[in-house]
Amino acid sequence: EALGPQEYTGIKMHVVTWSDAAAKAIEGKVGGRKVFLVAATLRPETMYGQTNCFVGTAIKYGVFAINNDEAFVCTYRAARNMAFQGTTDVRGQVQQLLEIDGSVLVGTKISAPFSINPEVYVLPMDNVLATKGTGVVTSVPSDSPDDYQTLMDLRKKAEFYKIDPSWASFDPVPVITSPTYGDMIAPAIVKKLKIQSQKDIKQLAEAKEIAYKEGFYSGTMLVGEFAGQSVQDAKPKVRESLIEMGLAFAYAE
Ligand code: A2H
Repeated sequence: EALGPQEYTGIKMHVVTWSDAAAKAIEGKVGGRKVFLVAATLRPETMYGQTNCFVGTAIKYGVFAINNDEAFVCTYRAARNMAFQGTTDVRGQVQQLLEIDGSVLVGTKISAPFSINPEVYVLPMDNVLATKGTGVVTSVPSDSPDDYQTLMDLRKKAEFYKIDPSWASFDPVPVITSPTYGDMIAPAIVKKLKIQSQKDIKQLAEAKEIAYKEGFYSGTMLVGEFAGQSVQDAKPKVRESLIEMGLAFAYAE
């Protein structure tokens, strides 16, 4: 764990179509606000490769009014942090419109800013922590071993995870290339470490470390506005671009 505060990017994933259960839960409660699932990421430069988003099925989320026009889906903890970071209209004010279970959000269709797949689905992940970020994780299987392995688990056992297979049908997209692992850093490392499932926590932690260093120090962007540039150079530029377009905001904890 880092000693100083983590500087995340909050990615605003606009709800396109609620799952049936979520539609029932939110009906009449958001006052005409646009609703976004908000994912906290440390890798804004990978957003071109989003294929889905993850929530924890046992986690309690809230829908929080940010101002008169927008509401965010995230944990209460994250909404409270945002209220003290200039995200909300009124400093320090947390206005929860409703509580909603993670399991209810699964199957909701959302927009994925900058992604080659502009609209993706909310899927379940075992290892989402309620105590980190927003509790919502955007999924980039090309560059995150956790995201890749979870997507593979869901495809193998769609019925067990209670998902429609079509929700997990978006393939990993090449976003970053590295001399050692090629255009799909995370799948290559998952294979090398012989990881079999999202339950292989120890190996996944090692894979995450390797993938992060490889991408940051040796990666080159393959797509987007900064294609051809090093990840180190592109990372702050993609972040700035997302924020300028109103698709993301700074979030720290
Ligand atoms: B990262 P750190 Cl491509 N529970 O974003 C579990 N994981 C969470 C989370 C939570 N509540 N909130 C955020 N995360 C994930 C992209 C990415 C990420 C890539 C590669 C590596 C990577 C796409 N998923 O993270 O413990 C989010 O996934 C590995 C560093 O604060 C977030 O960035 O270091 C990262 O973990 C934050 O983890």
